[in-house]
Amino acid sequence: MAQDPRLQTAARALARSRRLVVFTGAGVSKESGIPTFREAETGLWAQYDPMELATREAYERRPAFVWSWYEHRFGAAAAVTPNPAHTAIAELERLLPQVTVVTQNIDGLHQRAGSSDVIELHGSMFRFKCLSGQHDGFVLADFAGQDEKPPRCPECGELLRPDVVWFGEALPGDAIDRAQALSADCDVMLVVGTSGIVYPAAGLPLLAAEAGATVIDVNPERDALTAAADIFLQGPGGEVLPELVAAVRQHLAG
Ligand code: BV8
Repeated sequence: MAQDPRLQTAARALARSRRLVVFTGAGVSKESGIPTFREAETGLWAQYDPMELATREAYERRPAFVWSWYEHRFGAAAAVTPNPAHTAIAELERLLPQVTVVTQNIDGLHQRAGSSDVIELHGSMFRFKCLSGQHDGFVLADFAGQDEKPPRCPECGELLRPDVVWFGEALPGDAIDRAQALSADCDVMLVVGTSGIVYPAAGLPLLAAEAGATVIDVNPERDALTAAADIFLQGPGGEVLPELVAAVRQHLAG
């Protein structure tokens, strides 16, 4: 891949970028050991479709069951570490004048890898809020003593829920507004590990392309955004991104 002319073209565009947005999906965490949304999970959860579980209706109907799905995912995310894809993305922040990560993921791995400007479009599995919507900002430690699952809001006794965006729910206004503004203004967008199916997030690379940005898509297989990209680098992020960042460093060194 390193000698691939497409990788060199992508590296040149990145080296010249003044306002870079890195847009990521579940695929960027795959090599950390977190299954993507589209892949069938293993074990107990293999029979369930995340689309069916990540909804308010599912939670209201079966709170303990959906809570245990999130507990399973918390455990998985807490047990893993950022992979070379996350690390390479964090490295870009040290090489280039302006880098913002816009992620669909809720696992916090970009921040753990060192990225300092991360927009979490779909929330975070490590933050909790009250099902009433009145109280938020809770963390797991706030209800460690509670045996009841799901735990209850310390403020009003209503069920707590993960502070994530479920299907059918609006994204946090400040997050999507800033992400859309940055996507319309960036000169390069690096897209990593997304099937490009979930909206409004998947509209961001289209916004960048329409605004004239160079869009680079990194994925082991073609995805719904590949056609809109200027450059498609086929391969896993954990392999492609370290090579891409090494080539960016070479271009910057002149
Ligand atoms: C909204 C948080 C409106 C939760 C997630 C009917 C009713 C309502 C809405 C809709 C509807 N029909 C359609 C919609 C819109 C809907 C939507 O887009 N649905 C899709 C399925 C068609 N969107 C919504 O509902 C959004 N809200 O529209 O609200 C509204 C407006 C105003 C007021 C009220 C309402 C909310 C969407 C957010 C849902 N929450 N996550 C949780 O995680 O538990 S989305 C979920 O999917 C994850 O965040 C995940 O990241 C995301 C997208 O998936 P990807 O990240 O792309 O992951 P995926 O598995 O799909 O793909 C992985 C890719 O990686 C693959 O391409 C693979 O090839 C690649 N890969 C594999 N290995 C690697 C790799 N890449 C690199 N390296 C590797 N090693």
